[in-house]
Amino acid sequence: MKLYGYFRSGTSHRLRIALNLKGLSYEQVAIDLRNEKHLFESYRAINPQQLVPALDVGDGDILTQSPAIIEWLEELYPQPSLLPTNARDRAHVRALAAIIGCDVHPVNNRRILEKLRHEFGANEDAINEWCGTWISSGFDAYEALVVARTPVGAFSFGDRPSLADAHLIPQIESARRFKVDLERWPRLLSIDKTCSRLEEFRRAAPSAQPDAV
Ligand SMILES: N[C@@H](CCC(=O)N[C@@H](CS)C(=O)NCC(=O)O)C(=O)O
Repeated sequence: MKLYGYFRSGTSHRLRIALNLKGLSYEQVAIDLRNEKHLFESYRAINPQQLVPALDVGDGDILTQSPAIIEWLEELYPQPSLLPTNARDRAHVRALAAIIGCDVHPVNNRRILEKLRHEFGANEDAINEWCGTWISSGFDAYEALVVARTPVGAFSFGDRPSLADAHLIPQIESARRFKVDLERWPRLLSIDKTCSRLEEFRRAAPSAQPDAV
């Protein structure tokens, strides 16, 4: 498999975590967002949406949208599972992932921030304020749900890493970049600490990628 991604992209990061947790190997092709390589025609041919990640599954077919790719991985490689066995628990885990994937990450995406900077005159303080607002409201809900459903535990749900952790950890990384004070969410910090000790998460970290500079 060939993963088109970018070291600092949260959605590429979440997909690397999922691939690593599944024990799958993959080649990486760096699409440098800083140089807008994703907006080149050559990349449009890979993903018409011109976003990373995209996954070439090996037979020429290319999958896009990280949640869809991770669900595909889960179906094709069910073990180790990134979802609980019970349907209601699976809904809870998917809801945690959706807080990040649907409600936090999209409004802090590069293209949104570029528009705020260049068309609405936002400076870097304003950008941090913008991102901090949406990250904080998502993290408040995420922390409340984790504490309610897994009162004691090292991960977002239950006692092993799930789809939710694969979404959460990159968002924490991004929150640090936007100077969000994470002390407000002790449970999320503790999940981050647990995950940072796992090889699968360490290998997925932005700083561990070949294109990290
Ligand atoms: N919903 C998509 C979002 C993908 C996405 O927004 N990727 C970002 C990087 S994290 C990107 O390519 N941004 C380019 C831009 O905003 O210009 C997914 O989960 O795959």
